[in-house]
Amino acid sequence: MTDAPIDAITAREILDNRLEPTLRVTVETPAGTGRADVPRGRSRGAYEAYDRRDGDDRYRGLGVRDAVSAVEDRIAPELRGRDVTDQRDVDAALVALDGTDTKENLGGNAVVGVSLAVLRAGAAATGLPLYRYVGGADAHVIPLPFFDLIEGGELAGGDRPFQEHQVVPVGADSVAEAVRWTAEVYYELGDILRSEYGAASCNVGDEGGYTPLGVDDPREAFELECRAIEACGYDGEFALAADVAASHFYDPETETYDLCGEAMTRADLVAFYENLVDTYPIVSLEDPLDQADFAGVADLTDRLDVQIVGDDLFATTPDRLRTGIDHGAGTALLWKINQVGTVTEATEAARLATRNGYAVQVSERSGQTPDTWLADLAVGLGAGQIKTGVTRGERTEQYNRLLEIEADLDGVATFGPPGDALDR
Ligand code: 2PG
Ligand code: MG
Repeated sequence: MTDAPIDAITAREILDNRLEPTLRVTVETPAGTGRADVPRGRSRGAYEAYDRRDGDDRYRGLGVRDAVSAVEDRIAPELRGRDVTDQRDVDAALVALDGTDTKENLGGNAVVGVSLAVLRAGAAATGLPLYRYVGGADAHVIPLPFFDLIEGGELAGGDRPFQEHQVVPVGADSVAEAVRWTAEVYYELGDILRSEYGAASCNVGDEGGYTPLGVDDPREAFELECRAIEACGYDGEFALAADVAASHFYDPETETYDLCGEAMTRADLVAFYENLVDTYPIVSLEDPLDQADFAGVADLTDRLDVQIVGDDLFATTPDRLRTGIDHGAGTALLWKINQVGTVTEATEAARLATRNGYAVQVSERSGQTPDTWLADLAVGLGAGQIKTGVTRGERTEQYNRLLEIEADLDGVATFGPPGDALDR
């Protein structure tokens, strides 16, 4: 153990990639300081931790001054003196101080900022890089990235129902190779879009993927990605995947999904997926059905031989994941720490997933900053999969950090998910 008691915790309002306010939290100890920026989703699920916003005139209500006060006036006095290397103790104190399931009292954004800054301070106090502080001496798995080359849903303008049409460089041997191959495919796809759909189709969405005009059918988006992959000579080296984010085009009144102008029942949508995975080299589908539909996702998991990822479905919450496991719903957990609030709870969800044969995919939020704790945590957890968008500094910094870690682990790193997570 180190002797690194918390001296001070401060927070400030900063801006994320959307020019929207978020928190930057700093934790000081005599042995080292930790700082972390808080991410924020746009296509948020219904079961996520509460995102505390001021709701006044500033920034159209999005200010986080109340969350800053929660950190400085309520959390800091409670945590002062606790050792930053005792993450479980600190997080338990945060959970107890808040006292609600969804962090409604303090605000999930205040809580996650403190939890992450404490983790960073722990790494600083022990003199370890964050990925090694989290993963220990054995940390060596560099995650395979899922690149969101064509965006839709809540993260792009237009009528594309699927939120992310991803390419996955499954044939790459390292993140360096994965990033280079994907960059080449990205340039190629840009050329195709520019010449066939007009230059405006190369505008990017919140995660830096293209937002081509008039490409509303997911099959057309996958077709375009396949063409770019082939044109680069990478056939067979890439698979495809999607974050469908189906809750966002589901109407609970009529119990139908609005897909490409058609009101589809669950059975129609399942048939659509069966056809999709027969036609394209798809290895993974995230949130293919509504976030409350455990039975439907369980049925789909039986029918489709691809990874089924729960994002809004599980909300990185051990209880919801437990329900999913009991139903046999899904085969992978999307891991977003701010959905639940603390490092400890999120780690518990990851452990529960792994123990039950579920894969873990570490994930960005559509709102974030260039802070790279995400890349380090992906390696520290040994998750083997990450999604963190494509272009824009707050995404490319995650890749830059993974490249750096891979170079640090020269000779001992392994790349991608353990075993046959993507083959099932
Ligand atoms: C998702 C995410 C991140 P958001 O649905 O998986 O890609 O979007 O952060 O807006 O919830
Ligand atoms: Mg999602």
